[in-house]
Amino acid sequence: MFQWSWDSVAAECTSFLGAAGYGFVQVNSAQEHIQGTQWWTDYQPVSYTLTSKHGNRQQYQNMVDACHAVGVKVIADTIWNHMTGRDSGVGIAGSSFTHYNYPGIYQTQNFHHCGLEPGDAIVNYKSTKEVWTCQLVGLADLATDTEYVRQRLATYTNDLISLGVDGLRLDAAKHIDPVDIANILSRLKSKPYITQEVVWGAGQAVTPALYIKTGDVEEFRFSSALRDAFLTGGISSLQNLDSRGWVAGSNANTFVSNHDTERRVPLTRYSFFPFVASSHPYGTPTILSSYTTFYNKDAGGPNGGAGTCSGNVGTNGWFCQHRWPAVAGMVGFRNKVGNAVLTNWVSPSSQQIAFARGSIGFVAINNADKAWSTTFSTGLPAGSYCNVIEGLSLAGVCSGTAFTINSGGSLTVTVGPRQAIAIHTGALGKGT
Ligand code: LAG
Ligand code: CA
Repeated sequence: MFQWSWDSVAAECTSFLGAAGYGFVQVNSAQEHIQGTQWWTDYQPVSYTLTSKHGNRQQYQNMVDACHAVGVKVIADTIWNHMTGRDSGVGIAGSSFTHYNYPGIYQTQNFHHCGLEPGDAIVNYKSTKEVWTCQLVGLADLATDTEYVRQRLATYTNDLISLGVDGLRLDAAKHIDPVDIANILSRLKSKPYITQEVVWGAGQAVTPALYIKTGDVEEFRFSSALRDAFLTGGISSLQNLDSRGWVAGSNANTFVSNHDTERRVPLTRYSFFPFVASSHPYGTPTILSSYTTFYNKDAGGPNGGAGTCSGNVGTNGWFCQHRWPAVAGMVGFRNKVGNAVLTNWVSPSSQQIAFARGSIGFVAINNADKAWSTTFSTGLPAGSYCNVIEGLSLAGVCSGTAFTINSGGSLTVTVGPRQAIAIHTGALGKGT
């Protein structure tokens, strides 16, 4: 829920996320940051006071409690790698700072000073040491290999855990030695779900595989492969994703876009992509929910940061992708199919695929410009099923098309151009 205020996340947990079956809600970082309405001020910590442009400590606590009350866990974006950029000033909660001096927290000796000119900047991504100990876009790089910094970061994170946080997205994990990450994690009073931001780059020294021992890893190669498949190469290539040299699916956190890639390659409008991300067995998917002014690379959340949706769509400048039927309907699909194997794969052309998940769920995706009329062998029990990506109310009432599977498991259907269908045994059609 990128840039949603704590109050608005709390309300959305209550009114939608819980009933839709979402397991977690991921929110922005909670700590004090530099002033400014741009979204990226979040990524320049000034202190570990839990006051940010998204709300204060009490509001954060209320959000966690509201989400837990409806069975939704909370993932906190967590910044261990760095503090602010070059500027000095006063943070959003009133704390003064300069680049290497955060009074009462860190002084110059608590930072890496890698010694590379100009500005200690990371330049050579073939050097592990440089990626871990020089500065990412000028941000003061914490000496995460030292006792004091490890303990301070653990204290900050334990504070979040004391408020009930269940998971951490480790921002800029790629710029922290995994040995340091393991050490800090060992100091936490719980074992939160961990997803680590390790952007894969061809020929680089620091790879996602280095981080699988400390948690899941954001697998950027999944999102670029998906984009290439849908836009050019063909989706028939997406059958087996475990043999491509990426991290194993059990270690992968997958996504179509995140807040950074959305600003470089906007794909938000393609509802197909999250759909595939949640029907395919590879990885654990995250759905980005963002806002319409993303093309302005700096703009923070609209509507004063208060996220709002109405029905299936966003309002006041928000997209509310998490409510789009093709996204929300697939949450129930994913929860129902669990780890069931991918089976009954068919692909009569490069832009048409269909597959089942065990004998529980079935999807057909037609990314071609003409209709696909055929009889599928679904492996599902006979019955009437709801096309969940077309419409399934939170109360479980099917407003989408109902499809009939006969006693042999076959389904005769027309999937329109650039359309898809998804059915599973947890959502039956009208009249059953
Ligand atoms: C991340 N992952 O590793 C975040 O996903 C990404 O959004 C963060 O960058 C980055 N790491 C640091 O946490 C964002 C913006 C940057 C911004 C930075 C700090 O994408 O553009 O840098 O947050 O606010 C900004 C300016 C830079 C400047 C820097 C320091 O854009 O030009 O050098 O601040 O003053
Ligand atoms: Ca670092």
